[in-house]
Amino acid sequence: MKIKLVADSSANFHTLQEMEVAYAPLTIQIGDKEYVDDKDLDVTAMLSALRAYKGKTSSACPSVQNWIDAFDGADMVLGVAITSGLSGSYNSAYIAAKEYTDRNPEAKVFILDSLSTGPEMQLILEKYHELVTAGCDFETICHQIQEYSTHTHLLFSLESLDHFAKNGRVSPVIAKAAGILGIRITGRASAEGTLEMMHKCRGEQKAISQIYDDMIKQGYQGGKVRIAHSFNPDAANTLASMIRKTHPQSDITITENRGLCCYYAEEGGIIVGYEA
Ligand code: X90
Repeated sequence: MKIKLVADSSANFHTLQEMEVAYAPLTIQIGDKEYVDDKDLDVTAMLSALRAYKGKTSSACPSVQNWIDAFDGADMVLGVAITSGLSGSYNSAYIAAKEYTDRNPEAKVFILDSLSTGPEMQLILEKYHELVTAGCDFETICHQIQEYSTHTHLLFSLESLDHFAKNGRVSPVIAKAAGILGIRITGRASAEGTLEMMHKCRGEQKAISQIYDDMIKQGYQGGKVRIAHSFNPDAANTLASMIRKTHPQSDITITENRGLCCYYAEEGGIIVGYEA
């Protein structure tokens, strides 16, 4: 039986030993050029095009066909999508799952609405992998992954919410507060899977300490931490050291954001997924 892990590209492309992960790409539109958030995307080039372009830019979720292509050949699909609170990706995946199982009646497909994105989706993929490796059946995996996702959270620090505002995903009032030079916005993925602003911090150091404090407040006790940054490895490393000081045994990884997360988190942004 062929089992495939599937995610949309907001999960930032992770490979998991001995298991294939297939990705349905989101796209970013800058002027008349469309950037497909796949493994070949040159994120640096996309960001310089974004800086140079003064007109309207946007993102788009994967199509139903993109998801079906990602499912291709699998008898069991275990998937995760970016929050349905901000994107149509989960909806596309849901329709794709119906079409795929209509065509392949023996196949089983489960897609989790992450109510989150990036590194929290990475944690979900890792958990799927663990459950498959442990030999769990489809029903058990579906049940366990939903249970697991109630114990994972997402926090972020961003320098700007411009692209969120321009695409109608946060109110302009909130975005304006974020646009002040030297101010970092920290916040979290809300229970409904929307962006919830929590603090305005003066400077990066304060923002990182704030993330650490909020992790502890939300019940972090030394579980896994997945940090994804947009061209800001220093901030990611500072946070990792801070966590290791109080929780020396914790499993922390640092990765780079890919196209979709970089478009919204912009340069300097960091996103943190963790277990609590
Ligand atoms: O369908 C589409 O066009 C994609 C829309 C995606 C909008 C959200 C992207 C978030 C990227 C930024 C920091 C984390 C915010 C978490 C909120 C749940 C990452």
